Amino acid sequence: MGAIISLDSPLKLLFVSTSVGPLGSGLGGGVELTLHNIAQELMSRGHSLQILAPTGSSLRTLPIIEIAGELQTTAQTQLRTDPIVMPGAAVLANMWDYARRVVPDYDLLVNFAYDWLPFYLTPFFPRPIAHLVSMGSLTDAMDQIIEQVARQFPRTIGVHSQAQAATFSFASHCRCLGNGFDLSLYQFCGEPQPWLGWVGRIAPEKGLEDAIAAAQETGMPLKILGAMQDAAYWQQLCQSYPHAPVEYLGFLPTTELQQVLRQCRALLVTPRWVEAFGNVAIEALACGVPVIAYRRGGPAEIVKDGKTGWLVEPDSVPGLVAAIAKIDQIDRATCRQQSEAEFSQAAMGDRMEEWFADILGITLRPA
Ligand code: HBI
Repeated sequence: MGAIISLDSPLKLLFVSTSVGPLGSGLGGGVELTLHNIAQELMSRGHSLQILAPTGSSLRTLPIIEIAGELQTTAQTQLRTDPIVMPGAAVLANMWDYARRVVPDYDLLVNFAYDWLPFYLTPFFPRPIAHLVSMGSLTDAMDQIIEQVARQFPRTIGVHSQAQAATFSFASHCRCLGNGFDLSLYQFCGEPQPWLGWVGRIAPEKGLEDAIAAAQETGMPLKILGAMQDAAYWQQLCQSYPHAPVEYLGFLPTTELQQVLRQCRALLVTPRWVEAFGNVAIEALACGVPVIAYRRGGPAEIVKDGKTGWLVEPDSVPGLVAAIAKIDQIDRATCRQQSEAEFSQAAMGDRMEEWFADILGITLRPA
């Protein structure tokens, strides 16, 4: 292991971003907010940090080095047995070639991409790479390469929830990090409007059709927010539910998003897949908005059933409707309190520093 250095001396960190869209576009899904919050918190603690990300990326004042190239195909659209796909002039390859050239200037790299290449390259790099895996098991090729790194470089695989880890055969080698949010950006709302919210990439794995069906059944309007990832899927929903009381408000940055989200009676979280975490559930709780979620994946570890929302049998629209009918039983202040207790940016910053110290074999700053 490297020299023993105390965490008193700030770390020099290189973040390598997701490869499916520029940071700030929403196409990177939860990873964009995760990367931003971790970067902001670690910089506030004195660590120095650079971020490699696709051209067109911008995230407030964060130090981004934009790298050109073709975006990667999103992993969740692939079949389990699909081979690894690398477009020509891939931004992923260009980001990691840049990383190779500058790596001597850094103590640690952090990979945010759910892609084969960074895992394959790990043994070739002269510095440790912490991999923050942002989704559950999707393809055999990714499972194999992540497992290979998990075994060869123990403690370097980070995940967001136990449910996400459990989708991998190497769950015991995964470090559960949860997530963290700048809660000062989310304003508590005690007097909601009579409408429901749904937030996420507009894509089949998010199960938006169930939220629309529940809105139609209850007659309660549904505000839909998120990046339009799959327009054909959205068109299909509009044709299937022509009279549902829904409104699509597009992808809004955090401060605008929470302006809408905070007024909702409840957020509906309807994942078809094992959602790794469920950032949007925390964002809702931070505004005092109860969460009605399928008992599946990360959100099921976040919502305290009957306290900060309701957990519903997966894929059950009647279950959503029944939960909506009893949403007034949830105290909105309790929702905000849970976000502060478990999901603050500072708590996540502690978990990230502990993770890095573990990988680097260094001592944590004295308590
Ligand atoms: N697909 N190939 C690939 N690479 C990623 O980094 C990636 C992805 N799909 C979705 C995604 N990242 C993020 O939206 C989620 O991890 C949150």
